[in-house]
Amino acid sequence: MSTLRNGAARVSEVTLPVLMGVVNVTPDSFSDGGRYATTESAIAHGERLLAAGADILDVGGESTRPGATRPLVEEELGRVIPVITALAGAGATVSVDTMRHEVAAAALDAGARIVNDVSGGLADPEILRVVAGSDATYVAMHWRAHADHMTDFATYDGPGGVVAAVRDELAQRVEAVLAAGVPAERLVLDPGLGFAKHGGHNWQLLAHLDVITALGHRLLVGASRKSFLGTLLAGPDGTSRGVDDREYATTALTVVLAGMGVWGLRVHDVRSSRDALKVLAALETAREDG
Ligand code: PMM
Repeated sequence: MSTLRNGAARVSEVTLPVLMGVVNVTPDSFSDGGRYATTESAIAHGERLLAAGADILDVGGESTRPGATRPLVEEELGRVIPVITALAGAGATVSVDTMRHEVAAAALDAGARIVNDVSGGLADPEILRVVAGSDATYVAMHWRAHADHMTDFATYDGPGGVVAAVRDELAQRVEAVLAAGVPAERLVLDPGLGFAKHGGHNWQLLAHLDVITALGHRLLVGASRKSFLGTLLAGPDGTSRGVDDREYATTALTVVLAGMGVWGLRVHDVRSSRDALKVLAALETAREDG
């Protein structure tokens, strides 16, 4: 097994995805809100994720859970910049999960190499100029509205439903990103599971991911611990499975999505996904050896 320039591991003809470990420096994220809200706890968490096999650490200071209100720019900067400075300074490949150009610019100055923008440049188009003026990779996710009212936009009634809508809306984002001067090889697309999407929409997107792949860009997918998995695993009384109890389902999706050739997976528990990818790598090596 060799390591490619983008950090992905190539095994024979199969390229396994990179693992992006989540470091949410927020008091209110759905999956881990408040656990790593201090600089020290966030840095320690990032170090644990690296030890567990993360290729990238995704540091974010704004919760995007449905209904969340936005922090001030100063608050967001105060949350992420010290964490990025420490983790990038220690040699980690860091991405910043932000929709704001001020935060993206400061994060790149602090050593981040990827800008993960869940709005794909819609929340703050100026962010594209910041990325274009750097050598950073840009993740453009499918997004329709801020978290406080995104569920109002979870309607996909056109021909082809959610899959065609996400494809077409991402294609428009690609045009805007390229027009701003970010080269195609620095662009990664993300279908945005759970963002203005109900459970069934997420499953449709996962089942037809090839339609999004056909846009011709690398894909990142964030399914980890999301509520559509809680719904899938609901108890007999219909109660959604708790956020901490969705790890096996997340790992199952890691295996499936690796088989679909995605470039990256954004996960909270890096160890379980890394173990799963090691299984795939061992199988591929054994096949190669005959
Ligand atoms: N999901 C969340 C936050 N950031 N970024 C990308 N690129 N893709 C995602 O699916 C995504 C994201 C929300 O999850 P969290 O609250 O656990 O971070």
